[in-house]
Amino acid sequence: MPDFTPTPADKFTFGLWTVGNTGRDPFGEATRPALKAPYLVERLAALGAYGVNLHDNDLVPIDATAAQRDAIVREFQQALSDHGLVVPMATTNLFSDPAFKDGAFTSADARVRAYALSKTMHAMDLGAELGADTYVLWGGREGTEVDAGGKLLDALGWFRDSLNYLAEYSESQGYGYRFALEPKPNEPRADIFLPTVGSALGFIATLDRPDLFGLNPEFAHETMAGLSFPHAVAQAIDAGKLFHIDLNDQKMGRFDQDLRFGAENPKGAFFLVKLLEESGYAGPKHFDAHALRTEDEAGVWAFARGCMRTYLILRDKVQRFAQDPEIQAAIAAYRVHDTELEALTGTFTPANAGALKAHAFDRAALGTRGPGLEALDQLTMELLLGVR
Ligand code: XLS
Ligand code: MG
Ligand code: MG
Repeated sequence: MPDFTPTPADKFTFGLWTVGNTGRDPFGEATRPALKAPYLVERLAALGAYGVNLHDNDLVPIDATAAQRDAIVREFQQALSDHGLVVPMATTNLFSDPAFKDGAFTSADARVRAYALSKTMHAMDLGAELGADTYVLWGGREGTEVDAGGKLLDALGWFRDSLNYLAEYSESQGYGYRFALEPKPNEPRADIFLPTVGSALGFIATLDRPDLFGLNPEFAHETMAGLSFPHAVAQAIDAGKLFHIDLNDQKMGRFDQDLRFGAENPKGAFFLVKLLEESGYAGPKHFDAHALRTEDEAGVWAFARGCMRTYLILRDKVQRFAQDPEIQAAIAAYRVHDTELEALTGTFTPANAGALKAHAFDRAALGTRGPGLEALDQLTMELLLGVR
């Protein structure tokens, strides 16, 4: 029995804001004290994590002087090197400050849009200084409650201009960032622009440098939209755009919960892990979640350990699934091959199309075949429940 203890080779990362979450919510104050970044680094390293990610203001307060910033960054870098953690991803807080209450890159106020660009360039400098190569853009306030301002098309244009600008900045500085857009349907805005993975993929195609932009999909966000996370991630992988990933869990149709990975939908988590492992995704597995508000600090570390442990348990289940003869036989029976027809459908030629149109199909037989999915799904459940 493997012991499911993570090591840095597993590439698990946490945000400073995740294990640093104090339990504050819209209805209640913090339930646990704030923990300092160097301490979070030390504890994450002890648990076997690979890295830590941050928004600019998770580390450096928004009103810090240049000298204070440098001192904080030095202390943080020392902790990283003492404990062997890296910072693979950085991002900007464009949602907490009241300046961004009606959007950052999509604000109707040109001064706010300019401030958002400036703040992001400073945050990109910070990320580059810490060694990050992925830059996440989650547009938390990029949206509306009221559409009477008439900015829907303008907002998309302003968003596009900002992303093009930031890509040029990254290249001009030699940072070499890969930008990862993080879609979310709502919360904190009623409607957030680019609400789903599909929307973001469509938008990337309109940018000046689409090669520099990909996705940072999040389990909870697609679930809030009522969508399947494995399906969304598959589409990102298929487009060559899975640049990063935010793992957590979420009850469908609820407020943004950021639950421990696998806590709510272990079957969805299993198919997600299967997709990541079998598609060869090599990036960090980032847990963007936090301990329940009920918890003290011990609960925070139980949460962090639980996220990684569940991933490793599911990874083991993925291997068992691939090696289970009954499951593999059911899958083989599900996927019907037909050499003659596959030759005709593989490539369009006038001759293939003519032969296909002339082919006599046994429609009734096609409709009556049982694909065996009930049995296959039950085998999967039994594997997940630990009885096979
Ligand atoms: C909020 C988002 C946020 C991003 C980073 O729901 O998940 O945490 O991942 O800004
Ligand atoms: Mg989220
Ligand atoms: Mg996220």
